[in-house]
Amino acid sequence: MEMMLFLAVLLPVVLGSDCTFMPFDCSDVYNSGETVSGIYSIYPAGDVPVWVYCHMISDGKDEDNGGWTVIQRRMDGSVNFYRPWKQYKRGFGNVESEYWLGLENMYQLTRNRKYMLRVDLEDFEGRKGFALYSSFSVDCECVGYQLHVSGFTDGGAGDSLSGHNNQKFSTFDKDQDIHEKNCAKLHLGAFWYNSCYSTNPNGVYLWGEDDTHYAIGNVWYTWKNNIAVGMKSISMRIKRVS
Ligand SMILES: [Ca+2]
Repeated sequence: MEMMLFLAVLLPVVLGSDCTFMPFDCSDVYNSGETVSGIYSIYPAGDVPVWVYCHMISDGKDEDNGGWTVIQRRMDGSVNFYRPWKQYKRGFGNVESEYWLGLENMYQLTRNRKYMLRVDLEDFEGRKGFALYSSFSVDCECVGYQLHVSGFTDGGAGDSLSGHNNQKFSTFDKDQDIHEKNCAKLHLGAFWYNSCYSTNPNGVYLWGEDDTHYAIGNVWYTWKNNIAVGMKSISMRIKRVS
């Protein structure tokens, strides 16, 4: 009895020395007391750290409290998003500016936990809009990283994503869309294309309106009702729903 008590007291001390905080996502980071937006490491799949931008700003509304994990972001055209399957699977870019978190990370984050999604848009005139979805998840690679998104609330941008619900992800070297041709090649992006899109957030970074080439831009169609208008910034961020 005395020995067991001794171990019970000692064990936490021994284990504590190499026991580090491994947040699963930005909600864990936020709940640990980090309330400043910025770059943090998270551990969505065990002990491998993933660098990510955590959106911690609270504007007082419940759905926008901190703890958002940014999964996609465009803001200045600094990163090429026309990339092959392997890179969309693993993730790429610069977490300080433009990046894609990676389909495998999105799957690991959402496979056992419920998330909502917020898409924020800004145009070159400084106008802003967003779209909120109460449910977001990505299935495993074994089913093509199929998208599940629902529960739209309009923040002025309209709903350009619900039409992509249940689609598999496609890149120029992996056509899983339902169009007879290759949507990623037609529209110079990579996405959960259907035949082909109402939003193309990973398309070419257009500096505003440019119709030189048809429908290749980083477009959110329902906001501008114009397939030639690229956004100044687009970001997709997810937050765990308790
Ligand atoms: Ca196709």
